[in-house]
Amino acid sequence: MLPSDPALRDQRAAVITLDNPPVNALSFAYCKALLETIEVAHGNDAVEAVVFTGANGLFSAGADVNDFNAEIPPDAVTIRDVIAAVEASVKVHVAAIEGNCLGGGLELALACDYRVATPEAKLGLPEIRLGLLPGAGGTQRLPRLIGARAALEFMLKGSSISAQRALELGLIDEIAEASAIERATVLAKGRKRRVSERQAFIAKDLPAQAGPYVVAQAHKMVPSEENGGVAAHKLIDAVQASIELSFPFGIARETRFFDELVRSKPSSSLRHLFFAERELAKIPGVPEAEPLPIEGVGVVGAGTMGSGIAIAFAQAGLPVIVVDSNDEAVDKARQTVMGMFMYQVQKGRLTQEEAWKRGQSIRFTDDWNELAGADLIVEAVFENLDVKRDVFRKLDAVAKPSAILASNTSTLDIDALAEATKRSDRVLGLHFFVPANIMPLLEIVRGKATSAQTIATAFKVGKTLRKKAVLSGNAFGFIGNRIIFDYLREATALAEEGVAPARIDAVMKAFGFPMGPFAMSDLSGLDIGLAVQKARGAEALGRTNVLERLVQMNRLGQKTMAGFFKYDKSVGKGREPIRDPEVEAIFADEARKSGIAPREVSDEEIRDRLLGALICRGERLLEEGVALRPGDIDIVYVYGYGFPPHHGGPMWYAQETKVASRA
Ligand code: 3H9
Repeated sequence: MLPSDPALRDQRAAVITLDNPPVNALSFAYCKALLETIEVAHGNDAVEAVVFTGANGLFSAGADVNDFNAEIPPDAVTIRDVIAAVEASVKVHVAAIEGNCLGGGLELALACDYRVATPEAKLGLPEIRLGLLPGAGGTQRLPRLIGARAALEFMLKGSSISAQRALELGLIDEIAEASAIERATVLAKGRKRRVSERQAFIAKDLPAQAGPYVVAQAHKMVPSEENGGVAAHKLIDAVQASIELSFPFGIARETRFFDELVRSKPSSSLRHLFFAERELAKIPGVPEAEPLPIEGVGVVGAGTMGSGIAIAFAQAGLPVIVVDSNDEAVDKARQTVMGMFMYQVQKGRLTQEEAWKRGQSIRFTDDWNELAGADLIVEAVFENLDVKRDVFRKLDAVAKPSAILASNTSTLDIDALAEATKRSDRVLGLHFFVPANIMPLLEIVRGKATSAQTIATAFKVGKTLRKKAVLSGNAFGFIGNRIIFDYLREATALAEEGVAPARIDAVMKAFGFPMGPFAMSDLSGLDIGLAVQKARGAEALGRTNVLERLVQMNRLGQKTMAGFFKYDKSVGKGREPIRDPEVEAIFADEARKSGIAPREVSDEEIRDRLLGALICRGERLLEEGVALRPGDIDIVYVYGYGFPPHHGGPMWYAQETKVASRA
């Protein structure tokens, strides 16, 4: 790791390359070796400065998250020891940053005297996403470097920023247009100036007295501790310590908070999701296949779903052709598309020019032949098997032989659609969630003939769209909607036993869902629920006729301002569910007719029965092979159905709390 390049040796700078593939994670084992190398450099009188850089296309992804899953051995060498050695040395240290520089990796860079990054570098402290806070000095050094207000925003978001933004914030000293190491060796000739020796400040435009206000505001903006906000509140407390305490005391506080958080349930749940997400594309039994290139996409249907899907692809930089012969639908879709991109301009996420370009990359037509050049065509027409089979027949005739045909169906049999074509190996389901351009989940549904290459391509498409793509077997409702059916049925059963829908929803919201089961039904539409129930035949959503009665009364949900709840335009823009005694009376009446006696039900029973329904169906889907792993189900529920991430998803929750499955 010491200089091999004579030019660098001349400048007496030792270059230490972080090299621990794939992401240069700073595991305990790696930190031990790194510390030894640093000590050699520090002990060499000829070396005046140390430059840190990274191999494998990045600086470092930070601490090795696997190390946190077991008790930390007392003799473990951690990133903190590495940083302590840097801090104690008399030599100058410089970080030469290329690619990702995250978590403990950035904390090492913050301990250096200078930081230089290439224009493509990405810098972040994403610990909050793992239910942690930066625990190797980040919460103490960052407020000293960029101010507490900016540091809070940066660490509470947890997302990465560009080198340009980092320069504007004062997080790095320079952007190196050519080689970061070359510039770093020049900076290494500068004087020693540790960040720890500076005074923390609030913001350049704010006096020190603003500290308590900034801290109080930050506490107000994050979720409550019960609702997954423990790490965020501790992070704010740590930043407060950076303002109020000396550096060593602040570090001690940060260390204590980190060590508490790493053992907390929310953090272990979020770490589980981190690894579950990285398992998704690993499909046992499917040979590795080279994904097909996808350079142009077709979408059939310009409705809500079709236009959302088109926007999602255009956002990922792919040209899209949308086929629909209904002029009214096309006009509406055009407005939706432009409205969406203009909104992004307003939010400062796109320039006018980029928005215009993206809008132009979606072309509407009624001519199916224009789909001939597409590599992937997604069908998003009315949910009816005959209609969709007809679309697939037509697509098979116009699409080039290599094109993949996908259906956005949420309930229909993919094999029945594949049979309508002569390319069943290139047919699959791509189940987007509404709104398709925003919801992060994508179910990839494999039919019995779907090839390994088609699946590999679908996963690549998922990555291009920056979605969490989960493979599902071809079974009714796939993973997500199949499980939600049981959840809604259990909620209905509770209401039939006399529990008010508003109370059931409140219990699930208290657990951390953004909305309860009845508000969710109102959002998707009671008529849709009834249609699904009819499609299931014997398997009904409830033991009574409540659903039919509400639909007959035109209580279809939010869209008719009445469903299980009522809605009022003046309350929450007509989206806020309002308790409706009339519905409770209908439940009581129907329950009496069906011989269901009302009973006392505790909040715990409500929560456990509803979660039990999710878990039980999840277990069955695993047995049937519809879902591959418990973690896949957890990802579906967290990213598609609002399951609180700090509980890790239903299957993780079941394992952690041993909530009895109701199987
Ligand atoms: C921390 O630093 C705490 C400190 O403040 C204090 C300490 C005292 N650890 O995502 P990919 C693996 S907390 C272990 O598919 P990409 C990943 O599992 C850490 N493993 O690639 C996968 O393994 P496999 C804060 C890690 O190119 C492989 O690397 N840092 C870690 O799409 C490739 O990953 C973070 O939270 C890790 N830290 O994205 C950063 N990171 O091949 C988390 C990755 O066996 N990491 N792996 O499935 C990321 O955000 C992305 O992985 C990254 C690359 C952007 C780096």
